Amino acid sequence: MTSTEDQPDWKELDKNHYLFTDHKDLHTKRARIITRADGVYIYDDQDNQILDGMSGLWCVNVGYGREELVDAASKQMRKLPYYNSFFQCSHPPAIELAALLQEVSPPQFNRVFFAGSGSESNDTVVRMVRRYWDLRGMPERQTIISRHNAYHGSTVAAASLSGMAAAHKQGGLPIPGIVHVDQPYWFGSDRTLTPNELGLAAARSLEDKIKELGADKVAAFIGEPIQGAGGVIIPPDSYWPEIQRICDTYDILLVSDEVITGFGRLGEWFGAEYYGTRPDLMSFAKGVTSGYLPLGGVMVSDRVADVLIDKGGEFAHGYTYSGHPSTCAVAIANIRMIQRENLIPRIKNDIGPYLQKAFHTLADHPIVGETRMVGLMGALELVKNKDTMQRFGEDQGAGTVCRDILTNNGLVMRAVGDTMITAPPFVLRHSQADELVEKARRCLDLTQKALLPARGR
Ligand code: PXG
Repeated sequence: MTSTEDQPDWKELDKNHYLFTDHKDLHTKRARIITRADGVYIYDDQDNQILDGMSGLWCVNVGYGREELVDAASKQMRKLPYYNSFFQCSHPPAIELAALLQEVSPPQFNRVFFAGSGSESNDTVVRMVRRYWDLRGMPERQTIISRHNAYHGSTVAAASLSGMAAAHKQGGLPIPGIVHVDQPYWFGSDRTLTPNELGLAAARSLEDKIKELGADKVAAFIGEPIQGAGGVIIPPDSYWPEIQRICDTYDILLVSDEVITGFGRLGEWFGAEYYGTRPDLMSFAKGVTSGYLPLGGVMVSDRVADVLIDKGGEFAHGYTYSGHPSTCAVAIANIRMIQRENLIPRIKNDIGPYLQKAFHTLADHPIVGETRMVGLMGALELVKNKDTMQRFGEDQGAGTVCRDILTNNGLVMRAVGDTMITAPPFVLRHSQADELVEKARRCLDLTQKALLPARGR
């Protein structure tokens, strides 16, 4: 171990031992070491203060340093750190959280199945929808329809549900029985249709796929209310009502992946409520604990739960950490905090509109083609030519250039290709929203200078 007197050489140790995603690239450039955080700010090992415009990874919604969550975990850990939910056992934190989730969910949801992450939640979805149709005497209803460029996780089933081409190239994905249809990404289209026309066309690609496969072969459709990791793709208003109509018409289960949109990000408890859909299942993770401890799960509507329960028999599925007492205790404290501090109405009526207005002022920047935001979830599109909306060349890596400039100037935004995205903590103050937008503008100037040096401003 290489170290100075009081501090290990984190970058060297990281390079030698910590394997994650692009190991070679990450460790040639060397990782930025984040050592602490408070409120909406993170700090690196050089003590640089950085405004966290991504809430960690779409999850630290109540902000950092919330002692109440720490206390909830330590209290529970002292009392019963762990117990499982198998073999006719249960325990108060999981039961209390299940009841609380029922309280904050749309009325069709009275039951929850716990998992340890968003990926595990969506693996649960795959097994549960197939089990549901099996129990109803239609075992041939197996296929799950998802969307290109969706993100539903990294385990084998969840990565198959995801529509990420790069992931599918590795390891023979998707697994059988999972197919993909169009996403409602207007800016990414040729823009010959109006947004609402595009939304209808994307929704109808689901209908076409159902007809092609035969409705009697289709179990479910899964979608994120707003695609997150795919680039904050906000669907046109026409999209979700049409998806709902199609699921109703063909009796297809509708699954809303609420891993990012759940627990308030769009100014409603769940994204399905924002868009007025009536899902049969909702997967969740991230915001349920504000990321303080890992927890996921699936809200199960009465339609599905009644079949699973009434038809009986064992659903041969469950995790060691399903309903983990300590994480459940943190989730309870987190949800109570969101309620007590009125954080969701605040997104709808106060900080949401405030940040949106400020964020949209960036639309006049010479390298910005579009800004979009719902609740506290937004994106801007980098373009080389604002008049023609021509993109930067792929070899220019404009998004990564912009992201690095942003981080070096004290703001985290994420780059998805040349789409820059933000999802700040719910506790963001007005002055911090101003700071976010001011820093973003300054960094767009710097990005423009770096990528289009001849043109200047
Ligand atoms: N569904 C959605 C909608 C997600 O955003 C998952 C499922 C999987 O959750 P877990 O807890 O298994 O990671 C996610 C996760 C990114 C990024 O680059 C986003 C996620 C994960 C990793 C990277 O924006 N979202």
